[in-house]
Amino acid sequence: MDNITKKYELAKEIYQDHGIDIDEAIEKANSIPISMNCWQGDDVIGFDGADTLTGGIQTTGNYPGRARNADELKKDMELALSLIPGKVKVNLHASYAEKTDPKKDRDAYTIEDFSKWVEWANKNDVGLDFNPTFFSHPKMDGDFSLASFDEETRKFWIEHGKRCREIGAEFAKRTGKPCAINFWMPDGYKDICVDTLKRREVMIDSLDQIFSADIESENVFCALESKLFGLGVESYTVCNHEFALNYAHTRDILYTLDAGHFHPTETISSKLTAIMPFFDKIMLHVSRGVRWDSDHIVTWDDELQDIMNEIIWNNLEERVFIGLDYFDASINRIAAWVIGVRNSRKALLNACLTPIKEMREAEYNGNYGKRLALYESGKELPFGLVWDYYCAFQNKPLGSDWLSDIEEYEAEVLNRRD
Ligand code: RNT
Ligand code: ZN
Repeated sequence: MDNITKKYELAKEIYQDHGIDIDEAIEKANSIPISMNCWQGDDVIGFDGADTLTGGIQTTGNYPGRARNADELKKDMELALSLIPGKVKVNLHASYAEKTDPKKDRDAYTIEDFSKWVEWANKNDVGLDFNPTFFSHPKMDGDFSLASFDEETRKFWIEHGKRCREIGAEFAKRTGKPCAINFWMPDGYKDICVDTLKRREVMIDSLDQIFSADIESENVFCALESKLFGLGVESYTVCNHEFALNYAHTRDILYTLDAGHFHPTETISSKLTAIMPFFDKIMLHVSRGVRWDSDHIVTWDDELQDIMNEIIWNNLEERVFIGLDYFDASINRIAAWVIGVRNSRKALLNACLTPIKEMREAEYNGNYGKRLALYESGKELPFGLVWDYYCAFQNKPLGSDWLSDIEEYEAEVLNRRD
């Protein structure tokens, strides 16, 4: 601990010279919730009947230890949570229902099918976010759900959307924490198609039925996520960026920007403040696109840092729901969680430690050379010392010391799963 305190004192002095109070930065970065996606733990399959993932997304890899039921997933997440500093929420999908009646389908889920999740969340002091699951289900009409031309199918998915709003409202009530409900559906075509407008009109009608239903909504924030394309849905996506942004804006819901859902040279960090003036709140799916995949584990790369910089530098932390969205079955799944969430927290803390006052002053004075010089020299500041101190005082492992806990759990628990 002596060593840590020494590092802290040194860092405090260095940052102070740049007008940065590291205690304030730590407090701020520590209190911003990051929503950890439960679906990393079981390869997005869920526990309500599916045995494969379908609907435009795919998990690759077959590392041993996939959680096969809710109890295993909870245990795995508990270990991950014990290794991650800062305020964390857990993001659930409807497909993680612990059904009270095995015959119940997604159009009939109630809070009772999630009451054990709520209990677990409260025990672990985490808030819950939620997602309707419009994929991996026999009622999908190919890749279509809410934009299906089959009325019975469409009705099923509309009812599912409404049920999820009801469940999210109960999450908020029973955890006492806000619940963001993200709507993403894969609807689209693999190849050249004709009725592109009609599909969108149908989607609008479905979404309107879901969002206009009179459902308790205190502390609940519904969001619509856009996507450029999916696997097997390469040519046309009903709910693309322009569609989702306009829909969300005109219906007064939130818009979700996923970092992997745009053309490869587009970044969500550059879109954030173009959207914020028109929205009270927004949701992010922090992810990492790599070639065709939009869901690699979040690393501490330039885009992650830029996203967090945009949030912090523009004081948007109260208006942005930060959710993570990635899934990788090729490495230990708990390590995947810990790496992604710790990286996100790191980037948040680093954003809080930027000599932004000086940079802003240079910018206002038109001194862009100074602005760039400060930006670059800011990278030399001893961030690692502050991160170590923060982790130590949160009683969390430093560096990659958390790996040993995971290795032990892997040997004792994960390797015993089929
Ligand atoms: C898919 C979307 C969506 C899902 C999760 C599981 O491309 O990003 O958010 O990844 O809901
Ligand atoms: Zn997403």
